[in-house]
Amino acid sequence: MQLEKYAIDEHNHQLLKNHQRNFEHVAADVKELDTVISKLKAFNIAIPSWALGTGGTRFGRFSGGGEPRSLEEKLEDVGVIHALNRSSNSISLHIPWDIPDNAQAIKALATQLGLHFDAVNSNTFQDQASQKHSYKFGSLHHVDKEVRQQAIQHNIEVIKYGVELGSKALSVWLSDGSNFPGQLNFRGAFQNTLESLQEIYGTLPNDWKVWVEYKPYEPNFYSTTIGDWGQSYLLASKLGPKASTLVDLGHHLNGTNIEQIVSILLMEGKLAGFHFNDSKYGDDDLTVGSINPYQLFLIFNELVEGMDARNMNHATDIGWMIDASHNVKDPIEDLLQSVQAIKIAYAQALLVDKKALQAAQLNNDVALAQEILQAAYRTDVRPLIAQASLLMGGALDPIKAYRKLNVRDSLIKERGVNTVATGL
Ligand SMILES: [Mn+2]
Repeated sequence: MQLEKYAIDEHNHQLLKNHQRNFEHVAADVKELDTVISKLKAFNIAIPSWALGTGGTRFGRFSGGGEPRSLEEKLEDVGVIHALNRSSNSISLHIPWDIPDNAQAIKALATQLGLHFDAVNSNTFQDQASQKHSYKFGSLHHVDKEVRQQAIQHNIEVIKYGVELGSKALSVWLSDGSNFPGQLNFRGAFQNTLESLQEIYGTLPNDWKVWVEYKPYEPNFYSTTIGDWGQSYLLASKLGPKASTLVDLGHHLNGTNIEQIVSILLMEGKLAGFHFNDSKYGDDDLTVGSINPYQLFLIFNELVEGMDARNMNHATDIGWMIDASHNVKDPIEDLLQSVQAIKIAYAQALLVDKKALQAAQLNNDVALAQEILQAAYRTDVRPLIAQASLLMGGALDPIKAYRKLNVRDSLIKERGVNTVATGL
């Protein structure tokens, strides 16, 4: 299904008066308003193909109605999200869950919906029915060369699918690790991983990148071979300039200062991008901004400052992507909320008075530094985001519009109540 623009416009019309009042109120205090709005207009966050259905847990999965049954329908769902928020113009595919049967046709559909293909993700954390060797004891780090070769070939195949669709990056997350002390030789596992990645790296097209994701634990509970940003950074450094570190917000131990990690990776030119989600305990994959929006703001504060220091384009020089799972919400609503939370944090970071902050830092004026940061954080920037969306032809309030236009009901009518999307 595709949303008609006139329906969105009609809905906007009902909200317009209130919006204008709110917008003028916040805009009055924004320096360089035009720059802020144009940056918000340009900012997009990729939607992962596995997040359009209901996520499962170890214990159960409760499907919603009208879930996409095919890659085409997943694209259509991203098209709906993008039509509403004008900030989700790409999809990140997961292979083998979403192998395109006909790359040209899929690409044409994406273009028609105003979408393109973000990073492609490989999967060597599950066994597929057709594969010869099991990944029970790991993939790229495996002690058996034949298992490593199989995993390497899979990644090369994923790059091939990505090339057909116009992707420019391979995203690698490995569950490789050990469950018990003594199970693994850490150096051997790391060395095998490096050599496997080097082989994959060697097949990357010139304009491609490889993003190395880390995670401290789960599914393995004693060690993970790429367990933290240091290990990922070390691999990325040894691999070369096309390799960098991908930060998934849920892949840290409690209390980790993620904004500091981000700042240093960015300084070294090794920050690939993000998998956004939120968490309270572990890799909870909750809606972005639902638990700790202040941390998200602090991350964006480092990003904006660090990217400006390197003259980077905020919208395109880093990979922005959601990696979340929705167990009890409508996935499209959840994704709209996540994109909105990211844009709020980004807009607030744009409002930080950087000159004043720098002066406060140089004077060791700790209280003033906090005041400056929190003045930006406590600004209600939603009308700025709504204004950017409006100017791009999107909805002033994407979730309200989604509900008003009865999108889920239409999807259920079209696809049925008992559909199950491929994915986690
Ligand atoms: Mn991730």
